[in-house]
Amino acid sequence: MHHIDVHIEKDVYDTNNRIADENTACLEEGGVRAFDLLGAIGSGKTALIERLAPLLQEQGLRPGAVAGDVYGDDDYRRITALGIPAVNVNTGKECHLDAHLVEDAIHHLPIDEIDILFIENVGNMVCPTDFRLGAEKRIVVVSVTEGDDVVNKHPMIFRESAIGVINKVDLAEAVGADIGRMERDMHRYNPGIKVFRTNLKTGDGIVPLLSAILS
Ligand SMILES: Nc1nc2c(ncn2[C@@H]2O[C@H](COP(=O)(O)OP(=O)(O)OP(=O)(O)O)[C@@H](O)[C@H]2O)c(=O)[nH]1
Ligand SMILES: [Mg+2]
Ligand SMILES: [Zn+2]
Repeated sequence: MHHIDVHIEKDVYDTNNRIADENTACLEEGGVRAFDLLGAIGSGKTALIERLAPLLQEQGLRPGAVAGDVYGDDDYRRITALGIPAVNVNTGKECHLDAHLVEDAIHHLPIDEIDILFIENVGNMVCPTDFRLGAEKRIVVVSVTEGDDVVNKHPMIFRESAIGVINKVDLAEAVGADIGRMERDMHRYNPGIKVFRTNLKTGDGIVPLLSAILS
């Protein structure tokens, strides 16, 4: 019976990939560049949107966001407080966004008022990796408080991401985290990944990170 499960799983991913490709086409047609924000719970994904939005606006670019959470509208409220368009997506029992949820979200957004779209996934370092959403790049955010072995434990998400952010560097000493180890682990899993260290409380490190996102 085992092979049947494998086929069902493949079908789920094939369908998801097809919709992700449609999302890519739809975003391109609308002149929107989209970026996935993935990473651990509480690592700083929403804080990153809060920091990037005003910088983008200074450059004449109009940000927008999809706020993915299991439940509630905490992130959605923080994002709309920035005065930018956003859609709240609650996944309920699911622990990741999929391309269909993002397709719905895109249809609820004023696409012609957005240049840069951030798609914040549910805080989870495992299954979001398997569900492409149609964005141009994946950005994975971890923080030192997850432990400096957090990268080593999650190879796939780093292999699939173009940019790795190590956040909360201000807390590294307090929690005894070796940031160098985290950075080395990211490069070991993905030699091409661009790694940035940030303190999103103060905004330290955000400017080079934004350049890499837009490059
Ligand atoms: N000290 C410190 N705190 C930070 C930093 N970045 C974010 N925080 C705090 O960490 C907490 C979580 O940040 P969020 O931006 O909500 O994290 P998230 O990844 O969006 O969380 P979920 O969406 O729940 O997975 C908040 O209380 C932030 O104020 C940082 O660089 N240093
Ligand atoms: Mg968040
Ligand atoms: Zn999941």
